[in-house]
Amino acid sequence: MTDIAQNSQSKLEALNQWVLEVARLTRPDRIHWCDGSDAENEALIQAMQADGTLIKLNEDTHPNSYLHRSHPDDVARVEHLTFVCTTNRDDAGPNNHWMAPELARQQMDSLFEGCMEGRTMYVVPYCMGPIDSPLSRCGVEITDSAYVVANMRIMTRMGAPALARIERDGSYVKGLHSTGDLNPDRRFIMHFPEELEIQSFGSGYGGNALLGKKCHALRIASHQAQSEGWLAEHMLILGIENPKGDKHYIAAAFPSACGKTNLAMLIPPEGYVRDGWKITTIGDDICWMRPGADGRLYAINPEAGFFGVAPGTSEKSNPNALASLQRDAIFTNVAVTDDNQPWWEGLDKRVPAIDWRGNVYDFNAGKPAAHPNSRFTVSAKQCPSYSPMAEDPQGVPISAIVFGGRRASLVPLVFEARDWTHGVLVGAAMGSETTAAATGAVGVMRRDPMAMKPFCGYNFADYFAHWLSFDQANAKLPKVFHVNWFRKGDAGDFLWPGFGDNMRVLEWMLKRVAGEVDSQETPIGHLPKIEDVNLEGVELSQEAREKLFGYDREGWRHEFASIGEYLDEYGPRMPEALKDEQKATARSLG
Ligand code: OXD
Ligand code: MN
Repeated sequence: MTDIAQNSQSKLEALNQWVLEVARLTRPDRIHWCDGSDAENEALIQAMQADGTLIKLNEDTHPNSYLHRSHPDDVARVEHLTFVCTTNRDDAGPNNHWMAPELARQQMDSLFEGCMEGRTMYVVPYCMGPIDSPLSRCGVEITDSAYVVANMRIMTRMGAPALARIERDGSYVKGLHSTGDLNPDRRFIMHFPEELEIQSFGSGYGGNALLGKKCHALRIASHQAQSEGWLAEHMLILGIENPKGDKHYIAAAFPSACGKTNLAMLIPPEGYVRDGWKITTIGDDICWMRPGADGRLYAINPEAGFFGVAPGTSEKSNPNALASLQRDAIFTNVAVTDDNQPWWEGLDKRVPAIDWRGNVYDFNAGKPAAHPNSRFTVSAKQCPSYSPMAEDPQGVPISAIVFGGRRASLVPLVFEARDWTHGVLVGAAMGSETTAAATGAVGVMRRDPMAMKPFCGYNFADYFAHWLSFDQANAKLPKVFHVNWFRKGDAGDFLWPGFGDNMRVLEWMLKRVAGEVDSQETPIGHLPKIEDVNLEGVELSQEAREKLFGYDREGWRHEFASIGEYLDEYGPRMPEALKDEQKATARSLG
């Protein structure tokens, strides 16, 4: 405990006290304060190779890259075991599992008691966002997992600079994590937003264990943002530059594993590249936004890395991601080829040798070789499209906000909200089919407002009211759009090519932002006139044209009845303005 003594006289006294308290409860053999240095990382990687936590991948093809195989019962977020522990149950809302803070603390104390015996306790100071940004916020994660430390080092600004900022600010989110015995029956992810605290036990999986990510940057931050007048959102941020050199930034919310990473790193179709269009990446998962002095919303990506879904990532779907993964990456639960390269379904035609559990892969068994939620962790700076603006302390001004879900039927390719209130309704009404990013059934349609169902740290009714409150007299708010890349035809095939071709939809949005084209006005919003979307080189069947660019009044009538019922589930806290907007649309649908 000698390192602690060094800090004990400093302004970090309260932090030291908390670390000692946690050590008394969890009884680690050693305490290590992480400085984030290369030497520290190398030592951790070596130790993890020695104890089997990491397996070195092919050094020639993937230098300094490692594979981690998790416990097979610990492969995704656990929404049913994730709680928001506010004093009043209604503040957490029907969108969250709730537990009384005292009960939750008692329960967690008994799990944490002695859980680090024989282990090292790592103290990980981190900053979410550029170290010198007024929009950034810090945290300290205490963990007994070296894998978590190595991932936090990639995903956040971790170590000495973060500790220095904590010393300056004096405030930080306290996160306590232990993998425990990885028993799913002794697994809980608890949030105490009123005390800016997180406690996570029994899982080493990213979304449950890298506390800077979902727990801090979304659940705790959304709560904090509500009282401080900003927004913490499950959104990618991309930059788009047209041939004239005009730059715009777009923030887009999609549920987990619905293509945020692919869209954030999009490479435009050939014709666009030739004409001088360019996409740059600010972030692929989380966006913190606040109004600037000019009334526009300014956004930062609080993360420093990508924790992306591996399956489906290929030269076709996301060449920038593949280029990022050529070195210095951690892969979790992917398969490996016979020459020890990482492999996953959709990457290429090779047949892997070993599956994600470490067994010889049996092609004929018909099971995926990589886990469907297998992941890569890599520094954002390795991405060829990464924008230096991601490091700008002021953030980037947002011209358009995009909501989108995975909807096989009904929802057209793109439409624009009439105004901000309608845009909030469009976000609130979002639905999507569930994916492997969380445990539970896959492919079930559920409401996932603003893609925040698993991540909003307070009552959705209050969250929608908070969104509505940005519509001030001096505000210059972004336009709001909804997209659906996943519409299927009667034969069950996807109707839109997606990936790079999504550029065509982004271009239409920018034309709308610039007031260059008009639209078809419908009760659900403004749909593009098909001739205003550049479809050169895209072959669309008649069915695709009708379904992607048309709207089915009868189907939307049912949808709006269901949206009305959904809003009513929140009772009297649901803002009247949102209910009125829903009713007005329902009426105009007849
Ligand atoms: C993620 C998720 O890991 O949303 O980003 O599950
Ligand atoms: Mn996510």
